[in-house]
Amino acid sequence: MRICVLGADGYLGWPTALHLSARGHDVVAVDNLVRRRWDRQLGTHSLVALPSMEARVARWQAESGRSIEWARVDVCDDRALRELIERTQPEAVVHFAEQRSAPYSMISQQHCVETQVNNVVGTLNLLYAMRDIVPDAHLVKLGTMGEYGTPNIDIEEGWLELEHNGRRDRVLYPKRPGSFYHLSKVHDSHNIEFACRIWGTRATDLNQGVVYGMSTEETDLHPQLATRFDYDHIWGTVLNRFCVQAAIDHPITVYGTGGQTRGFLDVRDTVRCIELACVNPADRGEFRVFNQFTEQFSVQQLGEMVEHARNAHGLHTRIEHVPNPRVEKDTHYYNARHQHLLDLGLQPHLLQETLIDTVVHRVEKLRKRVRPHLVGASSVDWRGGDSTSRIRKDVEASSELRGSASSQRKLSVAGGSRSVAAR
Ligand code: NAD
Ligand code: USQ
Repeated sequence: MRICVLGADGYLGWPTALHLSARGHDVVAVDNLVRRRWDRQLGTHSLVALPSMEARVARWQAESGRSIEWARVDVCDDRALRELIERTQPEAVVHFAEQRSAPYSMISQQHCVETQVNNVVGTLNLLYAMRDIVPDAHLVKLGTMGEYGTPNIDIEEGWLELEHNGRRDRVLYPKRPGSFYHLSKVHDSHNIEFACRIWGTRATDLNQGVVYGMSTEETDLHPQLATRFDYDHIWGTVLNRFCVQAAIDHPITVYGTGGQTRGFLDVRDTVRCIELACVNPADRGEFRVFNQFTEQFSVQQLGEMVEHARNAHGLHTRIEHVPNPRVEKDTHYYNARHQHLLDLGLQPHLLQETLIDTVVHRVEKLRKRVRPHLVGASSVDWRGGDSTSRIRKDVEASSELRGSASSQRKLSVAGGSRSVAAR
């Protein structure tokens, strides 16, 4: 298939582009590199050094003999996006290209607006471009399990059959997300479902859980094919963070009691799920939702698993319960279905069996690159934003932003703010 991967410079987009290419698909890797800029602005970085996209695709060609086309395009730039879709005529578009950090979206009003404008406008642009140029193509959109929140009933895959006052209907599953980022995904889901209904768009919304891991079969072929790995308090996801904290003898920061339960999956399963969705497209007009995770754990359980995995190798680890900067339940019911991808043939890599090989060992080897001030608990408080002004200070200290101080002063809550805030 001819597949555009939007967000291909990211943690998940890059290994997905490689995996699809290795499977014989014709891949166009698309990104506007805004994530590298956000790193420079916040003083964050990938634990694994990142080559340029040009170097990455050249290395892939050298290692595999297969070519990936690289295109620098902002999904929010409607004209550039349309030119891309017109030129490449994809049969499927995999859409990863969003601001994906919950803490980032909660730093300030500006970061919230920037997140929602980037994510919602980008997805709307894509829906319109696909309708006008490739109406039969399949949209594979990355949503998130966090769209559902933590309801006191079982979580279904996107839809809920319900009976009310003696009548039955099938409705979109009610959403109660936990950050302005997660809300942007809910807005996307509603916009996509509407496009399916009115235009006959084919779409699969992959409500993905929290991803962990560092490598896939393809990224392991050469150091220059590695994907990014975030461990800081803004971008690092919980298990990846815990492994890095343990590696540098920092206590594992369990927020609150650690009873928060989420769905998780190995990055090797992410790339497989995307391919399964692409080669088994939704029907015309179908809004299909798959819950994309393989196991569910509480945050406390994850901390203990890292502790035990390291203990087994004679390495000491300490768990510390810190006040939760987020507003979220830490004692709750959680039972989410995740059957559709298994039915399509997914064979999960389970955490207990792979934790040491996939994460702990590799992180140990990179411990010298860890910046200790980034590993602690987040300073972004859901009630008050960047409460300690730690991020504000980092931003002010950044020479790049000093250069654009006049643009910063112009920041507003209007839609145009994303172009100054992000770029
Ligand atoms: P990432 O930040 O590493 O990658 C996202 C990429 O998208 C970046 O390279 C960024 O430059 C690019 N991008 C952002 N806005 C863009 C725009 N307007 N135009 C073009 N490119 C743009 O994030 P990730 O961890 O790879 O996540 C990818 C997707 O998967 C996101 O949509 C995220 O919400 C979703 N997701 C991630 C996880 C996870 O645990 N990492 C879990 C569930 C869902
Ligand atoms: N947590 C800790 N300690 C930490 C960091 C996090 O206890 O040091 C807790 C959080 O409070 C939360 C849980 O771990 O309860 C998960 O946090 P996270 O940062 O790993 O995940 P989240 O903010 O939900 O976001 C990540 C990705 C996002 C994706 C989402 C999937 O950044 O792009 O959408 O996971 S899901 O959670 O299923 O919605």
